[in-house]
Amino acid sequence: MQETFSVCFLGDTGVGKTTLVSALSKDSPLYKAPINVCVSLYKDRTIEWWDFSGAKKHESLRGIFYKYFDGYVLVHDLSNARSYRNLQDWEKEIAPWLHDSYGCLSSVEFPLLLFGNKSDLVPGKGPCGSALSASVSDSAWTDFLDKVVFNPAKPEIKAANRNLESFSEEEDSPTSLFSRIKSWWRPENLPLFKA
Ligand SMILES: Nc1nc2c(ncn2[C@@H]2O[C@H](COP(=O)(O)OP(=O)(O)OP(=O)(O)O)[C@@H](O)[C@H]2O)c(=O)[nH]1
Ligand SMILES: [Mg+2]
Repeated sequence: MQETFSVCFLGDTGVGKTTLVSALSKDSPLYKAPINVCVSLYKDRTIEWWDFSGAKKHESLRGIFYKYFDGYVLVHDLSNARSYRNLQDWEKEIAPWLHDSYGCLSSVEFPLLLFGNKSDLVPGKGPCGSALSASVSDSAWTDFLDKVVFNPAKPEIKAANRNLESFSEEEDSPTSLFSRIKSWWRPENLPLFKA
């Protein structure tokens, strides 16, 4: 089976995460669910795009998953300055996972992409794009995905995750929940689209 990498999308509600993920996976259906997972192929690897609702009420749900990602995309809406300022709060939300509480990953760099969305509404802004025309072949995405799939720190991250898993053995631990959800979301059961 192909190697699979998981990328997580975060940002305020309405910035366009679901639209973006749908475009990157070449028009997978758009769901209004708190968690939405789409897939696409990149350099013969499977990329899972994990799109979370940005609503405050789903914070604890999101927190269950943060330590499992190979890369993070922080999305803001270029026509909404507040969504940019709020990225500080999003960074705070994932920080405990990026700088792992067990200290194993303190020196590891996680692939992180800052994406200013809705450039069609505010032409002429810096590094940005529009979910309406996003593609995994755009240079911002290829640069980011190269960091995700060729991350030299991957073995360290895996080792640290195994370490964390040995701490959570109860039936309803985040780990076992994630394993169950992963088995529901088998990439081979989902439609795959070539980048
Ligand atoms: N003009 C324009 N509209 C966009 C773009 N991306 C998304 N939208 C619109 O913005 C609205 C919100 O998009 P969503 O993708 O649902 O936003 P979200 O970030 O997933 O929101 P939550 O799931 O609530 O966190 C929708 O009406 C989209 O059609 C874009 O690049 N340009
Ligand atoms: Mg959404």
